Amino acid sequence: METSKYFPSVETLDEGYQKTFKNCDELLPTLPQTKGWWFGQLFQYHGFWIHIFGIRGSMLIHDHFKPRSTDIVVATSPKCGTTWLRALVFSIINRASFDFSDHPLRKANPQDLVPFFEKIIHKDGSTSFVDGIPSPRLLSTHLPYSLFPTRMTDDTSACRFVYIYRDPKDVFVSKWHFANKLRPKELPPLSLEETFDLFCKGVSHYGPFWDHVLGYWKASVESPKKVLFLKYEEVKKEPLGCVRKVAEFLGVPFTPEEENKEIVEQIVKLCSFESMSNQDVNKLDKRYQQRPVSNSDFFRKGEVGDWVNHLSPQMAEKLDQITEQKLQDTGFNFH
Ligand code: PAP
Repeated sequence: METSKYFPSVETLDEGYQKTFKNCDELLPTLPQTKGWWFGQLFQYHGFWIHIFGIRGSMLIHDHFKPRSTDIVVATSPKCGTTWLRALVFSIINRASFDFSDHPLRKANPQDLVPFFEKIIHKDGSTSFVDGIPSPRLLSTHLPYSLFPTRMTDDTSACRFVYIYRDPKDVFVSKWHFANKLRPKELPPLSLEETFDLFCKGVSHYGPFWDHVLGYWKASVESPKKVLFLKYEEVKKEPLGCVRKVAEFLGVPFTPEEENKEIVEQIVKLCSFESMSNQDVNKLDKRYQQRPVSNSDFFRKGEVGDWVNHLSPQMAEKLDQITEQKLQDTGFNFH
């Protein structure tokens, strides 16, 4: 059974968790495998390339998680705006509890306020940690929609998902930069061309990217009360409208009084790239945090269209063509 310094040791697992860990250990060697972009292997699990802790997290959620109607899951394919959406959802839900000048987002990275579902489901070797989080629980995930149990996806009253996607050209560039930051120093850097080919083939963390987006898009069309589907570029362009839309979807629309107090504007300002990337806590290095990733790694440029500075016109065209092919006959259009 694989555990690590970030996950529970075998002795601490309750009986149910031991069973799931064992099932996962037996399953992994039977799955297609490839090298991850930074460390560890990726396994092809139900059509998606995921590392061990994502697969095991998904299995633990499947076997043990007890959803509540108030649960809110922030879902993304990596590098689509997870950090930003975590911050927005946290500040929308908790807007009455905190002063904007002394807000938790000024002292903690959004990943500490909206924890990673696949990670915390491991915590304490049982569901006691997730069961102990007061409602409404805010969780974040990279898991594809199809990997959640039907008791979370079928039942319209059991939890809601807020999803954000982004132009795949910007996603790829962001992911490539991130991977090179995280890659162990003893390994050579990942070349842009080599990584681009992998991304195009769907071989990236939680990839294929397009299948991930389509899964949530379909769910948002079939169950608009359960899944809200947002676009990074649109949130950039119309942040106020998007924040109002999220609040309405989550059942907490802004009151006229809140509008008069410009609460929406304050949320947008607090969660903006400029504000977030300048908080001291988000400049912290992993060595001080005992983590594999630094808070600062989640803030690079935060712009739309940075791909022009990295991709050749041919690469951009190739990615656009793949996107077009993947979306053909689906009814969904990235634009
Ligand atoms: P994750 O999926 O690994 O958690 P995620 O937060 O989605 O990461 O990705 C980071 C990207 O979001 C970075 O994009 P870039 O590489 O193109 O710059 C990061 O800069 C951007 N980002 C982080 N915070 C914000 C924000 N408040 N507003 C807009 N973009 C942001």
